[in-house]
Amino acid sequence: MKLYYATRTRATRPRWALEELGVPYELVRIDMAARQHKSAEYMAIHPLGKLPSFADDDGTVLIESAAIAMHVADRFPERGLAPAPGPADRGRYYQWLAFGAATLDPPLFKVFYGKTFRANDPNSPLDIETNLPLVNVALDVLEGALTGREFLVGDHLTVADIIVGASLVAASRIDLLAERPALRAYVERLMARPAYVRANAD
Ligand SMILES: N[C@@H](CCC(=O)N[C@@H](CS)C(=O)NCC(=O)O)C(=O)O
Repeated sequence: MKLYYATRTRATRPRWALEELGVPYELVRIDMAARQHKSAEYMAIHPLGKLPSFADDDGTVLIESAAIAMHVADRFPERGLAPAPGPADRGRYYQWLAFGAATLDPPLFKVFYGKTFRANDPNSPLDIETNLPLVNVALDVLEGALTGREFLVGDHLTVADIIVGASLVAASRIDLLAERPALRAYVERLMARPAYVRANAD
């Protein structure tokens, strides 16, 4: 399995899943500073020229960090990173994955970029005023869901925690968790996991 990767991007999400699974994989490092992600060679793999992308042993190519993480979890079902299809937990797993990718991430990353490295870029107006209320509503839903719970689904970590958790790490970096103690504790627990630390190493 090959993961096309650059540090401090969403490629750390499927890398985290692979590290939790403890299976062998190859990191193919893409130099974003050199615009390698926009090369014709890389865009033949990822048509949007983004990271991550993934090539499985059988040649299957995938894009989208959440899809790659879900796919590798399903390849090794005995490791328990995805609930078995059918019972309610699988439905809740889909729910939080969709919530992370569709409800939380789009407004969160507009706010994140607006407050961080694109803060002073006049060519990149990122509407914090419109997006922040959407982020706050999504964070309140998650604060409720994680109050009194260690993980989003069941009693151990799943890919839902990886996808939602990675976004919450970004939210914590722009100080959006100050008034949300359950989310702060959840992020601290996730960041202390050895697989998270390995996935976020350079
Ligand atoms: N929804 C996609 C987002 C991919 C994405 O936007 N990746 C960023 C890095 S975190 C990227 O490659 N940006 C470079 C660009 O858009 O040119 C995913 O989760 O994989």
